[in-house]
Amino acid sequence: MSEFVRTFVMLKPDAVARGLIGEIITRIERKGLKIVAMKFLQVSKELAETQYAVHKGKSFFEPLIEYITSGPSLPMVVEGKNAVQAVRTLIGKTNSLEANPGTIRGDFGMTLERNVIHAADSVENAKIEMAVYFKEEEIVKYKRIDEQWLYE
Ligand code: FUP
Repeated sequence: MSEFVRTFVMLKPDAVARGLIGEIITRIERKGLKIVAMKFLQVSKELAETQYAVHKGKSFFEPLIEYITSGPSLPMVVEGKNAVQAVRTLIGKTNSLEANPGTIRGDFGMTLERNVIHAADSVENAKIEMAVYFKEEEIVKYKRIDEQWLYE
């Protein structure tokens, strides 16, 4: 049986400005995932550039940094068995236009450039990304009361 892993998730400025925080967090909780850290902040240029370092030099890098730093965001750490895969499935394809209905991007977004939410695509990247926003001691430990029913 797989072990609990952590993933990095961030509600982007469009999600916050459009009043979607509650809707999106509800979906994460309802799925059975456990939120173990959360912050509410306007991301600095420096942090955004670190978070998206792999895209530096690409044509969409500068507009992406401008978008991410344009208003408050909600970075969080989410835990569960196969949590990286679970959240990626929940958010849908990168381009909101192509994301399936029922996914967060599919239900709340219209474009690639304003796709509402970020989530790490591997356990390795999750570790790198969560370290940009959280110290290890800011990540809490607790059990959901339904864990015995969420997993075998
Ligand atoms: P994802 O892992 O789904 O967030 O997607 P990527 O890491 O490929 O892209 C990071 C962000 O860059 C996306 F959320 C949207 C943005 N992007 C563009 O604006 N244009 C592109 O052509 C590709 C990505």
